[in-house]
Amino acid sequence: MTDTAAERPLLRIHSLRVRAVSVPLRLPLATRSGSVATAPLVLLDLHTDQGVTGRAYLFCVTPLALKPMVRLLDNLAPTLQGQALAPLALYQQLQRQFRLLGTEGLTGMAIAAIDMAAWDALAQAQGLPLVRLLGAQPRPLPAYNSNGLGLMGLAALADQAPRLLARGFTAIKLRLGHADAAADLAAVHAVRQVVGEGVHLMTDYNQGLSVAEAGQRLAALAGAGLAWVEEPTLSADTAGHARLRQKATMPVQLGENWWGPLAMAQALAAGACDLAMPDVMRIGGVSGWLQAATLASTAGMPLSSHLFPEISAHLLAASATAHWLEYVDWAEPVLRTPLRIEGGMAHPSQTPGTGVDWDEAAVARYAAD
Ligand code: SMN
Ligand code: MG
Repeated sequence: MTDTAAERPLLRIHSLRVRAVSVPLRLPLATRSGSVATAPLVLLDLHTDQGVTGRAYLFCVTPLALKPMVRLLDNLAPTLQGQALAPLALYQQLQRQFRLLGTEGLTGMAIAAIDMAAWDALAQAQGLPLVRLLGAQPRPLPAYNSNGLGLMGLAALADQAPRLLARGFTAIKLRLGHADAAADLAAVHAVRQVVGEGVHLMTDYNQGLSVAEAGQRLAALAGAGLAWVEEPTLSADTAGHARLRQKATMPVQLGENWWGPLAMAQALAAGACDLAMPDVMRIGGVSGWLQAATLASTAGMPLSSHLFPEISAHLLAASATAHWLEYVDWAEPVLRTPLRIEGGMAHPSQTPGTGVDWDEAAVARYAAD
């Protein structure tokens, strides 16, 4: 049988199936800017007219956003029906479609969901894992265990930290922003004491400090051997971050709140950070990530991922300046196949697509409607 590109049918979008689930976190997480006890996820199935189904999930942060997110995607479906499965073209079309309203927040998340599911479907149709469709070679990525280590007491930190090193992890992330700098330093020491000097220790303020307060805290943390300090102040305050970075003795990490590649370009132009960690959902799905990876590459900036470890493994493997993959297990209870972690490394799935597929019994169990 011949199989030329001309004879292969063009896939078209047939319909969307959108569902909400609320998945309890195995290790609930308190941050300086709010707590997460359950993962409110929207699951998208993008059905094509050829039987291939692309899948993606969104992390809505708060359950309050679940129903509006489902509704927005459902409302979009009629405008997508019959469209060619061409992810970059779809991405551009959706950007135009929402120009008057804007593409941050729920609209940006909707675009990213469709984009990720469309790339998944295209990779499946080509019989390739996403990393290969992108022209890259599958490879293991250094991963840090970002589960747990929220704002909590010293005894709880000392108890949790060593358990996060199972499966060969050599890197973990501690959330900071306790009552004062001394309490932050005590948390760092409590973790360091139980994990040893050899473990990479990332830290995260979740945008919770003023620039002045952040300046003092970062000074107090000098010499603590931190791998990075994340979002010490408001992510959008690129000038503030640039000032902090000039005095900081550890790398400043930013990116999870960049809504689209332009926000990243502006942060880089302002000299706001040493390291970049876009979130595949907020940066614009796979299509947005590819632009972000180019920005990082031209700036020579190490690029890490934020949440969404399953698809991010494919994307980091295709990124020239790949640094750390953020591993969280938050979506795992509803996934058929968890991301493979071995020796502290994340392994991109080897089946066609992104490897994201639902455990339907679990989806029914955690349904949130
Ligand atoms: C984080 C992300 C999402 C929810 C809570 C905390 C954190 C991280 O900023 O980078 O993992
Ligand atoms: Mg963070």
